[in-house]
Amino acid sequence: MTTLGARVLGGVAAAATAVGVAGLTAVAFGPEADVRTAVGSSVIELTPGPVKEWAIQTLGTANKSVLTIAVLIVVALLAAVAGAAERPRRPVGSAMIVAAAVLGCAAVLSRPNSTAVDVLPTLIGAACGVAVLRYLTSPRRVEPDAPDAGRRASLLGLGFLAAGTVSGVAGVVLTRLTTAVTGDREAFALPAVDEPAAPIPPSVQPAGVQLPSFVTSNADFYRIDTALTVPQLSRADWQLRIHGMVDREITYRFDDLDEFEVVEEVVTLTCVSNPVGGDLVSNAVWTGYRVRDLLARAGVSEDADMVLSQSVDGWTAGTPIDALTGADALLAVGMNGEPLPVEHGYPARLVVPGLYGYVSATKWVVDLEVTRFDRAQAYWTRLGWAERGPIKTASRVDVPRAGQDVPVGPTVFGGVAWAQNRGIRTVEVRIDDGPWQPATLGDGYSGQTWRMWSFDWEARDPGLHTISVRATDNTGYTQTSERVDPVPDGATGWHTITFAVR
Ligand SMILES: Nc1nc2c(c(=O)[nH]1)N[C@H]1C(S)=C(S)[C@@H](COP(=O)(O)O)O[C@H]1N2
Ligand SMILES: [Mo]
Repeated sequence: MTTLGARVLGGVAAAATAVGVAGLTAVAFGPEADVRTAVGSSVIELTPGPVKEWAIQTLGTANKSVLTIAVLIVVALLAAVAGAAERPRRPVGSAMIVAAAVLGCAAVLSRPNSTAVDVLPTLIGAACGVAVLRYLTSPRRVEPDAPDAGRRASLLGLGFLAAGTVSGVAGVVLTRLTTAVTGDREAFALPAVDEPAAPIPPSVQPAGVQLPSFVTSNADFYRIDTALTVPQLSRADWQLRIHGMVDREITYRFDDLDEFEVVEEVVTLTCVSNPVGGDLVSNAVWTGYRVRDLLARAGVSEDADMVLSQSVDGWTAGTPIDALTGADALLAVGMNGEPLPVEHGYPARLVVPGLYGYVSATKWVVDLEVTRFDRAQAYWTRLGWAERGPIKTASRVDVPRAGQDVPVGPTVFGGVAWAQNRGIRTVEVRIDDGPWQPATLGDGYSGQTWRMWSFDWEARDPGLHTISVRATDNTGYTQTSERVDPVPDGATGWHTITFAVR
């Protein structure tokens, strides 16, 4: 009879071996065969919409690391239970590993580009896991009479645990090395721009206050997507298929794009999940091709009112066709003068001014299905988000930060406001319960971009104060005070910051 401690260690070591061997073997099969990614992605998919929403809002870009750690902890706990339950004649723990493997295979098979052979690494890993568990918990292993038997068993368990972990890490590293498109991206020279964006005057940026840069650097640009591992799609492997309600189906290869005019546009992207005052909004100079030109060759049916765009990893967005046949929707290949960063959609993504990302900004885009809103549903729409996602007029205070100390005397506050496609007309600021006062606007660049504002203020009364902001767009609409959550079509309400004068 083995001790409980030895069995628990055996369970965890067996799980590490199973996952490690599966991960390492998957390198030979390609990214679709990685059961870890498949399970993580399935967890993301099966997580109820409101929980996903909560994770995006509270954890932001860190939500995937948190998920990974959570999954690891759950697996370790289950493995401990499996080990504790394992008996030579009653292999409950082994059965748990087999059950986990079945779920893992199902997860692998549910991935968009997987095939039947992709379950092999999972099966091989599970077989190794069961073997290790049987071995470590067999009574012959631990002879209770031998004085150092317990110690030998623990060392053996720790050895398998370490070997499994090392294999797992090696699998991750090797997968990165063998699939990364970093080199492909570095070798890509952006096409020469036929229609450049108007120069951005320095006057877009208010003086005297530290605000976000009008153009967000690629490193600082917010990132939101459901991809647990960033899809690695080379230009050679990239294709864009246009089909559905079209006169003729077309598949473009990356080189085919050379036939189209290259345009540059400055567009502010915004996430529908952005809470009031949140930072899921960024602005970049995009280089690419007009979606309109790409669609024209296929000949779009008059009856179509939506394009369902799909990424290589199966995510979808439903965009009103009018937004894509307008002049400014882009198939972007460049971001701030560089190829798209891999996490922002390399080699090609959609950028559609005026619409939240979830209905328009498909990264790693490979498929455009011309269809109708009453025939097709996109990823987030299926989860209860609005079918249409025009960006709401919004504004944010960046200075002061919440809780910041403001010294008595003259000071400059500031922030940003956006109402893509309409443009910002005025921004007003209110201190405490005072009157709304106009802020000073940085120069407007275009309706598709955010606008910076600043506000000169004399700090006199020490103590706590608040600053609120509201914007009016060029249609004359002023932001409502009514606080609404991001679900289902974007947050509303004024952003208010509490600060202290000292
Ligand atoms: N393939 C793919 N594209 C996607 C998403 C996604 O989950 N998968 N998320 C969308 C959402 S919700 C937003 S807000 C934008 C964010 O783009 P960014 O990460 O480049 O800022 O990408 C969109 N494109
Ligand atoms: Mo989003």
